[in-house]
Amino acid sequence: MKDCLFCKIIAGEIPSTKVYEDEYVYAFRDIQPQAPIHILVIPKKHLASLNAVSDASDTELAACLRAVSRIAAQEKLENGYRVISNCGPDACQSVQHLHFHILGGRQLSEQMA
Ligand code: DGP
Repeated sequence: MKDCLFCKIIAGEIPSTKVYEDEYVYAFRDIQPQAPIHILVIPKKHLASLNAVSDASDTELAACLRAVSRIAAQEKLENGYRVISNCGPDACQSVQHLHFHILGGRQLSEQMA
C-alpha cells in the first residue's frame, strides 16, 4: 500500500530495528517503547486492522501468532509478556496496518485499558 508507514518499513524505505522476519511477517522495535521490550509484529500483506483479516489467508494470520511466540523466546520473555492489537479509533489505533504489540521485560500493570 503506497501511503502506508508500515508498508514502507517492510520495503526498507523507512529504517527500523528488525527483530524477526519470515515469508509472511516482519517484526521491529517500537519507536516509542512503553516497556523495556516493545516490539511490533506485522503481516507483510497490507491489512488495515483486525477488521480486515478476512482478506488474509489462515497461513498469513497464523504466521503472525507463531512469530509472536518465536520473538518472545528470542527476547527471553520467559517470565511473560502481553500482546495487544489496537483496532479502530476507540482503541487509539494510529497506524492503519494490522500490528500486534509485544510488551514485556518488566511486571506489567493489571490494567489493560
Ligand atoms: P497503534 O497506536 O496501536 O496504532 O501503534 C502504532 C505504534 O507504531 C506506536 O506504538 C508507535 C509505532 N510507530 C509509529 N511510527 C513508527 C515508526 O516510524 N517506526 C517504528 N519503529 N515505530 C513506529
